[in-house]
Amino acid sequence: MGSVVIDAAPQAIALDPAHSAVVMIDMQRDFLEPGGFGETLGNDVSLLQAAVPACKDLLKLARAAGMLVIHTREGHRPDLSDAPPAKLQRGAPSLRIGDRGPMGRILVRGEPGHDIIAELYPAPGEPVIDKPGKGAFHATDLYSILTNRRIDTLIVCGVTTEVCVHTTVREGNDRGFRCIVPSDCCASYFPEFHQVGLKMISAQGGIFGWVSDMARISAAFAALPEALAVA
Ligand code: C5J
Repeated sequence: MGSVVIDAAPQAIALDPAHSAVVMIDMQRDFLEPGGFGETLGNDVSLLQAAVPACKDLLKLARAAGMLVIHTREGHRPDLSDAPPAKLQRGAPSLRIGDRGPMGRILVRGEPGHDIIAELYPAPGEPVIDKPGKGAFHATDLYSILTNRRIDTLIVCGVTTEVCVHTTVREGNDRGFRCIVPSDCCASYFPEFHQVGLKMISAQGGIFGWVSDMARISAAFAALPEALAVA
């Protein structure tokens, strides 16, 4: 398809859709819906809904452009053998990881709460990475999947901005990927952390990556002859 030039901070970045991937982080019921992991930690989960419309647009654009789309889910084996005691025992949540809640066992693979929300459900064939940690590269085969496909640029989005999105961007950056974060495709339970998290990515000449938004990404793709404007 050729090069798409996306306006971003700290400067515009050109990507080739054939060598780029969308990495949609943890858009799971456990984080976005009442009764899941996010709410057990005392958060207002409705705040994360802010990212859903732009994520839908991004999925539509990426699929139309033939880009690789990867989804991640944070969660653990039913026997919790991959969950560090330091994570299981952390804080004073209303329910702990593995406890039974209204959407099944909290943050456990295969439970209803662990699944991706209906609006952003993976299309057939799109890889879904089950990760035990915050970063999508830790203890997963994400790096192999990306390098086998010769991917060099990631559009990283999802929730939450300063936790799993940030950790994944940092991991990806250290592994040599160019990471672009669309601001409106991410959200946090803490709006101020969202804002500062984005600034941290693009500061110092793009120390971790680039920050853009769906309007600018859509405009960049629409500028191509193959025009892929998001409706
Ligand atoms: C958190 C995540 N916040 N997906 N996970 O625990 O950001």
